[in-house]
Amino acid sequence: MDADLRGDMKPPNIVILTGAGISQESGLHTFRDGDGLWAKHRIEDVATPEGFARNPALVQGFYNARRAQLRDPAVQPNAAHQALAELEAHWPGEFLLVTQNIDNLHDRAGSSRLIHMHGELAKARCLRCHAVTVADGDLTPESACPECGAAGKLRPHVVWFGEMPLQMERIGAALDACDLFVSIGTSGAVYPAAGFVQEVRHRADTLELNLEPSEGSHLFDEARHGHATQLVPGFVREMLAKWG
Ligand code: BJW
Repeated sequence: MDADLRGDMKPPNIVILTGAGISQESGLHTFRDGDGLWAKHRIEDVATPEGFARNPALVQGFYNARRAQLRDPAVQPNAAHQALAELEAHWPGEFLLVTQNIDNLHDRAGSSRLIHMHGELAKARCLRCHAVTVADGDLTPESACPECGAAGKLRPHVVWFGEMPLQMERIGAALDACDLFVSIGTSGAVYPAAGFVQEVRHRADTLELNLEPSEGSHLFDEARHGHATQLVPGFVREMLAKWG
């Protein structure tokens, strides 16, 4: 990676996008791999507002099971999450980590310039008062909102198909100002995240780190294929050796 970017000696402004592949080695399933979540659950049933309206108990159960997995002491941030937190801590330029993941492994690794664009598993949102509250245990279709007390109005604070991802303005501004865009552990199948590389590639360097070529792999200047716990610490070492 030509990290001194078109001859400029200023550290590049970085935007990093992560997906389920970065958490795979922490023991969490991806979506579209052979053993992924979409092999066992129908997207229409568990990841759309219409599915939730049809069968809230099924959808709450799907997210309760994933919340329980996140509470498993064996599920911990891995070397890739930790390396990104270290990069953020030492980076002399602008830095933003945008994750599609609803798990909290980046947060637990220490990342703070972080946007969860598809929401957070450990939070709930009230359909009546719109408050977003901590929900690290099970939710049922009868659960009451801790803010307004309404029963039966809480939904997982996640972004389903057909819904607008979160903080898109802040993400757009960071993409506009970025010199280096890195995509890690995502299949590039879901928009708008899958379109970020196209938004920036005319003026920023672009790098993919993924187990296998993603759908948009050909759009990146460089692609490295392998496990995130190997590739990401190596990338971070390179960047900090040059600019840290
Ligand atoms: C490893 C690894 C290891 C494994 N190391 N790598 C037609 C065309 C274009 C768009 C659309 C269209 N029809 C509809 C749309 C829009 C739709 C969409 O994109 N649909 C596509 C299916 C085509 N998108 C939306 O509806 C979004 N909203 C929207 O567009 O609003 C309008 C808008 C307009 C303008 C601007 C902005 C917005 C909302 C999308 C919501 C996605 N929600 C989910 C569920 C969230 C809650 C939950 O977790 O349950 O988000 S779906 C699911 O997919 C989840 C993920 O965040 C997302 C992406 O998946 P990800 O992370 O890429 O995982 P995988 O499994 O796909 O890939 C893992 C990768 O890792 C693989 O490549 C592996 O090889 C790799 N890997 N192990 C490194 N150890």
